[in-house]
Amino acid sequence: MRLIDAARCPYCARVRVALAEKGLEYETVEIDLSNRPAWVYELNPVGRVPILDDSFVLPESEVIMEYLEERYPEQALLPADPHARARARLLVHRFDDLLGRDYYAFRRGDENALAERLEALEVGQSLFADIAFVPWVVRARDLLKVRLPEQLARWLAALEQRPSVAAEVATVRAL
Ligand SMILES: N[C@@H](CCC(=O)N[C@@H](CS)C(=O)NCC(=O)O)C(=O)O
Repeated sequence: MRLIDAARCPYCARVRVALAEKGLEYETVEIDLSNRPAWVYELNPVGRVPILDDSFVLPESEVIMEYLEERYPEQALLPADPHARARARLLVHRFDDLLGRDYYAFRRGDENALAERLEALEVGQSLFADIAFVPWVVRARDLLKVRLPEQLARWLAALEQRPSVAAEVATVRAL
């Protein structure tokens, strides 16, 4: 398995953490996001990473997470209960509304509601959704120097005990 990756990309981080949780071995092909090689467009016409190559080529972090969960069900990231599974998928599907849009607005210095979004974030219900959101929460804390709400800080501190997330925190600190 190969992951076309960029250390600073939080969408790639979703996949790195999911792969680590599942204990899957893979080769990393690190690309320079500010000077993307032409072959990236051959694999993904929109030129974005992550791209997973597991005998077939798959872009889009949310879809890659779903694929990994189905293809490698050991160390499940989704809960067993169908309602809880649907809820986890819904949260990830609504990532832009729940966090992404305001995170990037904050980063650009535009008007934003990042503080309110972080306060309202539904976390701790499934590893699947937690993995999909944690890359931005880590970057908000460690790169954007945002003070996290108490309950989110507690959630992150617990999640950081997992080697998969600790590795991502180390990656962010090295950026
Ligand atoms: N919806 C995509 C978004 C991926 C994405 O935006 N990746 C960024 C790096 S963090 C990228 O490749 N940006 C290049 C571009 O937008 O042209 C996913 O979930 O994988």
